[in-house]
Amino acid sequence: MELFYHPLSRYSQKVLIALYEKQANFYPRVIELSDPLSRREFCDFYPPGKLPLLKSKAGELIPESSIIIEFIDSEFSTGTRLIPHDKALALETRLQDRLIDNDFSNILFELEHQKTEDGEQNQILIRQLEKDIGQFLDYLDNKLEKHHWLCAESLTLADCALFPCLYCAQNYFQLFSYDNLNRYWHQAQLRGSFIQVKEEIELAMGDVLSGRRPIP
Ligand SMILES: N[C@@H](CCC(=O)N[C@@H](CS)C(=O)NCC(=O)O)C(=O)O
Repeated sequence: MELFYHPLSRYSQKVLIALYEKQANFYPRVIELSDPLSRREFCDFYPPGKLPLLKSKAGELIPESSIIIEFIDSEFSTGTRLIPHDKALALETRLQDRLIDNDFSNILFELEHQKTEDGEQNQILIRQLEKDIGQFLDYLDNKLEKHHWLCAESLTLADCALFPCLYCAQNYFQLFSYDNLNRYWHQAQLRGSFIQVKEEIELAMGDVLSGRRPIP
């Protein structure tokens, strides 16, 4: 199996956490989308040019972080079960995963984009995005009162989606002011799979800051 990804891409981080949870072996293929040559090569191979992308042992190309995780969870019986066996719990896990991608991760992208915009920032839009994310953080805090992890007592696909978002959100929001979310975030940072991903992020960030790697 080969994973085409970038350590600073949030959807790639989501898949990396899942692969480490499953203890699945894979060849890492880091793609620098901000480097025109590397982007062109990757787009020749996979025209949509989106990361992450998994190439299975059989040679199938599997895009979309949630679908990649569904695939590896069914392919590997090792490690953590990421989509629970219980039907109702599996549905709840998939729902939370969708909500995190659509109502948290994608809004965060927009906020990061606005905050790093050169010239005049759109303050009204920034306030609106902060309000939307604030509401989602309240929702998560409420939900985390019930379980150890987001959907259950063991880690699922939804947690793989959530950790990278919280890693980014901590730069803009006071996560420690939410009781349950704060407990969860501490717990996440002690999880081996996430420690590994964080190391990769910090190494890549160091390369960006020192100019050894282009800004993604
Ligand atoms: N829904 C997709 C989102 C993938 C995505 O947007 N990836 C970004 C990086 S985080 C990307 O490849 N962007 C490159 C581009 O759009 O040119 C998933 O879950 O994998």
